[in-house]
Amino acid sequence: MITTTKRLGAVAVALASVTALTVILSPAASAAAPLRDLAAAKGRYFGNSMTAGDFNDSAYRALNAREAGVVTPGNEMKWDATQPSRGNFTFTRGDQVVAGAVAANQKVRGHTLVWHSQTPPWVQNLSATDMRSAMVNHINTVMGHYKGKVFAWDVVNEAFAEDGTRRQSFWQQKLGDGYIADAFRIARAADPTAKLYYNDYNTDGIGAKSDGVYNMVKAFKEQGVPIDGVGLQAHLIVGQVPSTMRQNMQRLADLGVDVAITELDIRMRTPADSAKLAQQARDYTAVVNACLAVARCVGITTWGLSDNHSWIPGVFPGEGAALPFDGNLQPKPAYDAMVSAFGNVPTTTTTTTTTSVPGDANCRVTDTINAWNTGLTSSITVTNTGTAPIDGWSLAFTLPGGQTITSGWNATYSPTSGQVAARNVSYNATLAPNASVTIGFQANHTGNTAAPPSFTLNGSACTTA
Ligand code: G2I
Repeated sequence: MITTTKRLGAVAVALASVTALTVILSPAASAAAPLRDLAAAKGRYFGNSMTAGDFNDSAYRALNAREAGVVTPGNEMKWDATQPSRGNFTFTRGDQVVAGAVAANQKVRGHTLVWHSQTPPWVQNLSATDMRSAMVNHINTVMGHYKGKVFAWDVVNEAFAEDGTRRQSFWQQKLGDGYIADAFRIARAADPTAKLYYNDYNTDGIGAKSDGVYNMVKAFKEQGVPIDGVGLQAHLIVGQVPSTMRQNMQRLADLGVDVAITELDIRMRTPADSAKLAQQARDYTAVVNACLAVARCVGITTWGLSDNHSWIPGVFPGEGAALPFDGNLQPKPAYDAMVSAFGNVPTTTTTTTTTSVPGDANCRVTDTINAWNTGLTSSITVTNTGTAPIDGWSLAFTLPGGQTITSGWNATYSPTSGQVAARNVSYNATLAPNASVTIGFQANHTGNTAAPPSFTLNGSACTTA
């Protein structure tokens, strides 16, 4: 873990060498490289689940943009959300998640097409023939809508019972054993470019249930049923990460499919204490290490990033604290453990710089730079210090040489180096007097991690006053 003392030391160095900057500590900033970059350096992705509502929480949205390279919609692509009544498809909320992901340069995992849960009663009450045609239509329409926007789908979710036999869901009871292979064949035809996954929980280590899944995937490969991957949800408990996780992923990979950890969280009895958090950090390390040890483990998604965005407390009373950030979006030992497991050498400085430009202005800018060896994030807060509302804005600044923007959030950035204009997006176009907007971007650098020397908003210089 990066200690406050170390951060202060680094800041002091920055202060001594760059006299024009006012430097304060930014408690939310972490000196580590984002997990999305660390995972990418290992040929993996790091992802997070986001609901449409999560994008309205700007601090959480920014955290998600910084850390995750892949987003899975928490609920918005499920059957009850996409086809609440027969033939009535609605993609508004799913599209919101896709738009939020695209704005942060993230890819989207689709979740989920055929499941016994969050599927409306009208489906469950159909006759066998009707149910099959509803399944065909649903897969075709939903995958058709998201073609080119979703790189992988959980085609079938949670179809096994704990003893490794098929779950006796309405799908199984009406359509029989063949419905899963059927769903995969329909899905392949609906979007041949998407990776097709079977996804389940309590299948993380070797056991009766994962044996059932393994045998199904083996049979599918022998029979030419189109399956590309297996998702292990990994809803785990502190101190109980299965010791056979790596082995289990490897045996699936050996069948010729990819493996992904799709919904990771590691819960504990609350309240958390330092011993539980330390154990949780070891548990997160074990999961990352298991994935890194299996060449076909393509990525890890956590089911939320922070403990206030988790399904656990609502479903397991008295349990929680399952995610890498706490309820104040501060990194927990589990976050630092993942950073280390993904191979980061935390070498960098975290500084908050406040740029001051003389002259009359109707704006104030605070720019927080968080840099590591080859990259940085910049979080910029712009305040309207004038008396009139600003409707539509463009924040102009010059990036120091060697810095190139690779992704951004809450604004569009163009071009990606040199003299950049950050323009509002639809939901933050208006800035009332005294109102602020926080935008941000991630950039590569070649050594110069300084903030832009000055900013103008719609052509007039901004100050810190
Ligand atoms: O249950 C945890 C996960 C297990 N694997 C499949 C995932 O799809 C599942 O996600 C959760 C969502 O995170 C929850 O947000 O699935 C739950 C339902 O099984 C979701 O909870 C539901 C609530 O139960 C409903 O009351 C609520 O209306 O979310 C709905 C939409 O907010």
